[in-house]
Amino acid sequence: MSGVILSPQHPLSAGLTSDSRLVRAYRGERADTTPVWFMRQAGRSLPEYRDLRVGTRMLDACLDPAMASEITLQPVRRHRVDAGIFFSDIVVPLKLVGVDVEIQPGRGPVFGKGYGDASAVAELTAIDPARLDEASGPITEAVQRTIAELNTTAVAGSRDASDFGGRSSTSSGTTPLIGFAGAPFTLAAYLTEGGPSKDHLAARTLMHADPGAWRALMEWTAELTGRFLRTQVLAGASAAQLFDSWAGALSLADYETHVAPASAKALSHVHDLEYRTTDAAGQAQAARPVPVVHFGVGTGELLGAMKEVGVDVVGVDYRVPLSIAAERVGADVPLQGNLDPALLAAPWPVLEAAVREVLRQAEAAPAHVFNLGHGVPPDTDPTVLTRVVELVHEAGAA
Ligand code: 1CP
Repeated sequence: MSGVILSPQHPLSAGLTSDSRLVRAYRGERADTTPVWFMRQAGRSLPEYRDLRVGTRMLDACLDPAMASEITLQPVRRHRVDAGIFFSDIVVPLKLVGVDVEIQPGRGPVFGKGYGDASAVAELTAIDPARLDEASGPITEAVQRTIAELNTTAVAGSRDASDFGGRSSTSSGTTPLIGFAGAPFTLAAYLTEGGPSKDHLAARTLMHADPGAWRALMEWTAELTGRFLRTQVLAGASAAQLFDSWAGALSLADYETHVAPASAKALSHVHDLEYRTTDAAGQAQAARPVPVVHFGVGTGELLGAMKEVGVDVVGVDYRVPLSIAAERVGADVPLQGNLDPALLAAPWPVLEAAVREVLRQAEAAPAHVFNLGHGVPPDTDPTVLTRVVELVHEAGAA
């Protein structure tokens, strides 16, 4: 596929993030130390987040560029993580094209109705996914504001040689922003049910009861969520993560037949995006693809297939040790993960040993980005997260 080269101002093209720890690890290179970020690092574990969110509903916060940007930056400032993850939600593109959805506190996304049969799917898919491109102004603006902050001294400039026990981190570059989207299956798990569910039964039924309606739902969702991801990368995100959080509910056969093609289709919206840096002499370097990560929960049996949909990096949940994951996805694939979030509430010596064990298991992969096996629990003590970042940077140093 002939690529679309990102603008020279994009943080990857401008050389600001192309040699950051995160982007290097996603390319399969080991940098001065192991990069670290946490899924759900923005959010309720941070008092500054809770303060800012008072009186604002979740989706309104996501669509307020100043607020979304500030919330994205909070954990970067506080924890000195190696990436920001854009503060948004997987249902934001649905909201932007006019689907009746809200996020209920303590529950998650809830729809005005369930889209679990052919007529409801037909109603939904009558919306043109291309409408997202006209409606995504708040997303583009929030990403642009965020990277403008990350590129200036406020965050990136604080990373001087006194960080990380005096080890120079000047090679780590500017902190990159990760864009994300929900994979078609995980979005369909909410859409078919009309809200959160435990076993995602409505989605698993529809794919077999009415494969035509299922395919229509998945193809529509792929178009929409793929555009959401592309918007974030074009606006300045340096990597993209596809969350198929609930794919672990599927057998391998169902995943490969009824889900993987739609995930590949969603990712086709970012696969053509490439960046080109220039060397000191001003010579343009070879074009490189924007790195793409794929993550799901309970997906141990699917890891190989999740790699196969066409991604650079596989995110692993806490159930499968990274050394086993490396065997399943191939020895040349960088891995991200996978500390059990439950350990964040354990006594420090227990947590420290678990962090070191994750780093040890990750030696089986060409490169590693430290993360949790799923999101930060809301009642986590944020000072523990900061301490984990320091430990990873110190213990992961070459
Ligand atoms: O009131 C609040 O604070 C709402 C809680 C909350 C937050 C902070 C929700 C509702 N979404 C978010 C932000 C969010 N959602 C991010 C932000 C960036 C970060 O990680 O710091 C991201 C990446 C997501 C993505 C998301 N939303 C996923 C995939 C990741 C995952 O955790 O598996 C999923 C499944 C959702 C749906 C969703 N949104 C919110 C909740 C509570 C849920 C899960 C509900 C359920 O269990 O089904």
